Amino acid sequence: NRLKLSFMERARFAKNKVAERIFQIMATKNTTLCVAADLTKTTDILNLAEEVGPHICLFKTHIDIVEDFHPNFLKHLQDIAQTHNFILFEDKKFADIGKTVQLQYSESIYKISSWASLVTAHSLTGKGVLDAIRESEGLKERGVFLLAETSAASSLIDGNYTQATVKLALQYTDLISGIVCQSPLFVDQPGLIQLTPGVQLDSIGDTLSQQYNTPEHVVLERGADIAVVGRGITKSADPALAAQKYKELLWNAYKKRIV
Ligand code: 6AU
Repeated sequence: NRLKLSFMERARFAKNKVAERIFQIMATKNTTLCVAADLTKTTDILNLAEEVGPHICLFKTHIDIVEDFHPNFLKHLQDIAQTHNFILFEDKKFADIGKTVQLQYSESIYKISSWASLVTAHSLTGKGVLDAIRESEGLKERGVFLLAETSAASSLIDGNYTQATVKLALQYTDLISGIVCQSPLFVDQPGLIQLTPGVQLDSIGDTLSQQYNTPEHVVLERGADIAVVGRGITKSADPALAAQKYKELLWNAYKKRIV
């Protein structure tokens, strides 16, 4: 049961290289926090990365919301990631046929495959998406988080879709780092990581169907390994302090879970 094992113990079960690295980072930095850097200006994103860097394992971007994108920006972001030992994660949510996904992953001004060790993908169009990511040019070590459930209220995803997504993930364990979901779907797979968004302390949701749970709740009741926190940190007056607080709450919940 993965919920009872430490990240150090789980590292050796990981078949995906990036997942193995994530386990090691979590275990050495004592953090399971992924910050969602949903900001539109490059300087704001870089400042956030510097501020929260010591407290996170993953830095999640939506590169296509950036207004003043420039390839130099990625160089700076990579330097910060290296300094603070966190992984760059582009939340692209690929959902097209394989050939189109391949172009979206490796081409355009963003060249995602050249800098993002991690990306998200929907399972909607099936295995072609994963074949496309696996076969593209880019970083040698890459990982995918597959979306099996969402944090959105009234999502169209049902139990069958969720189960079929987990099944697909298990056929691509060399490529899949983990699954994005809201419940403990794969407790018998210690090598896979559960990533759970929709985490905030001061709010239960927004006006656009986002739903929030607390750090303790997602770790202890819903099986989250890594929690994604966006506005809970980015809208805070002191993002570094907020990140530290989320990190500690998440880590304490994890310690409580594995005893
Ligand atoms: O904490 P928030 O609400 O400010 O930001 C949540 C972040 C956003 C969403 O794109 C993302 O988490 N997200 C995701 C993924 C894959 O990360 C899945 C999901 O079900 N819900 C969700 O909010 O960047």
